[in-house]
Amino acid sequence: MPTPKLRSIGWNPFFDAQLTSADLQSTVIARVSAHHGSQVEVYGEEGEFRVPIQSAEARGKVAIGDWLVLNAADHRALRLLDRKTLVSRKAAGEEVKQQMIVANVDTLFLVTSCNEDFNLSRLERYIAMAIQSGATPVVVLTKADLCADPAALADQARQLHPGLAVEILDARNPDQAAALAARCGPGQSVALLGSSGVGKSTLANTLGARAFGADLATGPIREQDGKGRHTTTSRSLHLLPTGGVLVDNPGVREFQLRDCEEGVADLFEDVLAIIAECRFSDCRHQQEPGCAVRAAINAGTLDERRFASFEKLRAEQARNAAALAQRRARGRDMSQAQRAALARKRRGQPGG
Ligand SMILES: Nc1nc2c(ncn2[C@@H]2O[C@H](COP(=O)(O)OP(=O)(O)O)[C@@H](O)[C@H]2O)c(=O)[nH]1
Ligand SMILES: [Mg+2]
Ligand SMILES: [Zn+2]
Repeated sequence: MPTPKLRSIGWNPFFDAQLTSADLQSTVIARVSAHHGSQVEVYGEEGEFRVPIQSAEARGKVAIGDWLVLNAADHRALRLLDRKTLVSRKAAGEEVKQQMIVANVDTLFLVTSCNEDFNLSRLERYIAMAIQSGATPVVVLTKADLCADPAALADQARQLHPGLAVEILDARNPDQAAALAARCGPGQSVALLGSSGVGKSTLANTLGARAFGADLATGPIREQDGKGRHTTTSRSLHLLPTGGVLVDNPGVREFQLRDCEEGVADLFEDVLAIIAECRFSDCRHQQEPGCAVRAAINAGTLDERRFASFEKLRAEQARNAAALAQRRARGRDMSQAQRAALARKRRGQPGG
């Protein structure tokens, strides 16, 4: 039965609705906090413990932040609850494989520093991913103390999406980090996303995140390129003194969008509205007569950078979505062929 303790680590009515009457008698509920080889670490009513999940395939379906229904007697995993939100990206290298980053967070702090890491097109990529995930994006500009005019950067970030929240701070300063506390209250789940070295772990520490034992790792920033090294290797769930739950992710140096059509369309609603005004529906927005995009760029109402960013993200997501559809179709053909081979075998016929 969900208790106040479970509610304080993010349990809410969305999950209540998924429990059956049988669940209430013989099961316990726990939230996934880390992966450990053939086990997943979970946090539940009785504190933190590990749950063995034997098959790699089953483990691959579990994300940090997921809720599991476990058998009360032996803590065997019985069921994974439907997710409220899921942040995922295209796995590095692999053609279309999804890599889940975190599940069931309410707010995504998109962390970028006011120095060399600040890049509007990269932020757009993060915001599209956040919108697609279902979580609310908040841009957090760190290292404000190292920047002459952080407010100007914040203004640029605010223009990326109507209503986008942007905070500026020195991640080491608790008074400034307190601006984020309203989103870290009881039952709230938040995650930090951003490149290495931007101050995610520093911020987590300043917010008072307790990592169930160990301190969060922070490492030195590299002086030449302004980019930090990879210092955080495992994603995990932490408790906050404000009552919420925080996930500190490893630095995401670069990532590609996968299956992100809605995120891109929502973020670039303004660009799509301009495109709709082009005279030709298949306008490539280059030299065509009646091109509303070129007209808007010339008139200064559409930023050339923003349009290039839109084209890049839209093409990327379309490519990955198409590859995904193809792979699913191949998977279907394969299983049909396998079923046919199996049927032949049963009938004692030679395979073909
Ligand atoms: N001056 C300044 N340094 C910061 C700030 N935030 C982080 N740092 C430093 O930047 C380095 C990288 O921070 P870290 O939290 O490890 O980044 P992470 O890779 O995103 O987790 C550390 O040396 C921090 O002390 C900030 O707001 N101001
Ligand atoms: Mg870190
Ligand atoms: Zn056009």
